[in-house]
Amino acid sequence: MNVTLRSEDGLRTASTWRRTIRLTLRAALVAGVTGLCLASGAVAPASAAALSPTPFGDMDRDGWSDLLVRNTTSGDLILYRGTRGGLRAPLRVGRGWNGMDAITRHGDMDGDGHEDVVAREARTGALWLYPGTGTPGEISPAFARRIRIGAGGWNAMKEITPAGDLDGDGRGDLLAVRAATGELFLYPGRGASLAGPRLFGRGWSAMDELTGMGDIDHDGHVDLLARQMDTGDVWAYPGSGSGSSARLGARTMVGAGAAGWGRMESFACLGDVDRDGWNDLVAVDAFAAWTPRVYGLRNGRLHTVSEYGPGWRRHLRPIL
Ligand SMILES: [Ca+2]
Ligand SMILES: [Ca+2]
Ligand SMILES: [Ca+2]
Ligand SMILES: [Ca+2]
Repeated sequence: MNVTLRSEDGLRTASTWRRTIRLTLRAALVAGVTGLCLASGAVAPASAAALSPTPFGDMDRDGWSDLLVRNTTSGDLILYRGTRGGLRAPLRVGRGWNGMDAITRHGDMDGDGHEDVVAREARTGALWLYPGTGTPGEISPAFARRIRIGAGGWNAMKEITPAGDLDGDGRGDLLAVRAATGELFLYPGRGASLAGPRLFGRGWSAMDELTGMGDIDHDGHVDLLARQMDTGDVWAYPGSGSGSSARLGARTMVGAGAAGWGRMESFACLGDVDRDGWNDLVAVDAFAAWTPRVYGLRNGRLHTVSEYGPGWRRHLRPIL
């Protein structure tokens, strides 16, 4: 089934956004899969208990995963709210985000029930928490006043990754790789701050596109995806333990480099787009006009759920 949405740009002032944005959703992005929900009469996820305890992907708390993108030309942060029939018209929820060079959705870091954003300021290397308000709009701001959660020095880190609650204390945690050494560090979340880093692994300079995916094997612990740079293979790392014994277990391959994963970029967990009880991944295809694609992860393999494009614009980059 092909679904085509033509959404007028709902933004009022940004000149670069005064044009029609055409989104073609192929296959079953939301409408098709939602159709399954409608057909079965079930809107609730297949297994509510299976969803990540840290919410991912739903900025406005309406139960549908939303897509957050940055316009790399204007610096605007744009929210496409998911809905039963697809995506709503774009909504600008921030300006000046080109000064930030690492932006991630973090689930609900500060524990107020609203999804938050973490971003690194390129000029200073400081890390900021943007607490979500749950009511993003032109009048109602999407974010409360930002909070600095890391002083300068985060420029030495790469793959700054919201990991969900890895140590099991109920608060979302952060992972990051020290670029010079390849050491992986866990920064336990403390609400609106981060605890000091704990060494969580070595040899991570060989990996990129680290992505917190929630609990992908449904064992009660949040898990991590990462790509091996030389082969393009995508691996799942199961989280286990809690507190100071929290760790990542033996990895399993969920996507082969030979299948094209080496050319995908900007991996991000999109929450449970199709409401099958399993979180989904969005990634951008560098060889296909930067087309974002949504993948489900079930039975240990990534499989295509849907695709945005070809009307997707190159300067739009999905953010978690
Ligand atoms: Ca939503
Ligand atoms: Ca929050
Ligand atoms: Ca935690
Ligand atoms: Ca798990």
